[in-house]
Amino acid sequence: MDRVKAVLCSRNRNKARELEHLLPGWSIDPLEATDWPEETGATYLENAQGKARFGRDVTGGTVHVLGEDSGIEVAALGGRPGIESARYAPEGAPAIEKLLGELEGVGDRDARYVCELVCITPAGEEVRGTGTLTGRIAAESRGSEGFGYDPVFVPDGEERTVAELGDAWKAESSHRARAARALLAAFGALVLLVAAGCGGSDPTSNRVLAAFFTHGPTARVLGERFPHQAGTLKCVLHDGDKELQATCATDVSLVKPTRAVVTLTEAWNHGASAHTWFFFIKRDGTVESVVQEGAAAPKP
Ligand code: ITT
Repeated sequence: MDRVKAVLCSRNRNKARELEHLLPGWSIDPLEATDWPEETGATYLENAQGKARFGRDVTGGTVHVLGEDSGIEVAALGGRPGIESARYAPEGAPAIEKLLGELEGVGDRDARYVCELVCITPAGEEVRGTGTLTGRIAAESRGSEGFGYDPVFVPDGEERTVAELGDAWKAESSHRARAARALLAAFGALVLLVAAGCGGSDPTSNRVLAAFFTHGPTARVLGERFPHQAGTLKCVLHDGDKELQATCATDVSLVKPTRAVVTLTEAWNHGASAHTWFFFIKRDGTVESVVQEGAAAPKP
């Protein structure tokens, strides 16, 4: 199969290096540009879209363009630095020193990495994938792989920092790896939709969701635990007698005048396990087909 030719709209060479491994079959070149736009979005998604749309303007739709925005959110700092992570302090030792300084004497070390990936195809369709990695901030810097805050980030279930766990671990389990897998799953849906004559986006997606949740028995049952507009809710799932803390996320994409895809994702085990339903539906909420992916879904 031909490789997907893509351009990554980022000045951060570490992201291109990681994404080359995360998107097998893709050849990813960094965007060559001088006048980069400011990051002005209120969310990771808006910033990732901004980068991808800038890349689209520069390349003129000749290749796939990728925009990525990521950051680290520290609970005791009210979610800071968050989308400001790159501007918090120069990347590497200065940013780590500042973060450890702010957390001196603080008991709550909970934190998470977030990554939002947006890809615009040569045909102009926008596809996205989100990934998070939860963990805590270590007392001191350890390890030499990865980049940014990796020497002080210890993922849940691990004792070592991401910089000690290394690039091979990141390729499987990082927030970027999870976002890349979600992007590829969304691409799978896109291929099916394009084959069915769909594509594009529609601001009336909430009406589509409302119709989806009131039609069809499966959608009604699932609707009891998923958010009724695009977004994520905390929920509890059951594996036998065991309670699993989980998230339930709803998304709608590629809405054309007549068809849309509604994506419902349950994630548990700190996001390491997930089950996704892709519903291909008509705008009146009637389900045409369903594709399921991922780990077996536990009971709600
Ligand atoms: P572009 O905007 O040009 O893509 P950037 O480095 O400024 O490059 P962001 O605005 O997305 O990227 O900032 C992300 C920051 O979050 C990054 O500079 C790191 O400090 C941190 N970060 C993101 N992913 C990380 C990872 O996998 N490991 C460590 N730190 C990470």
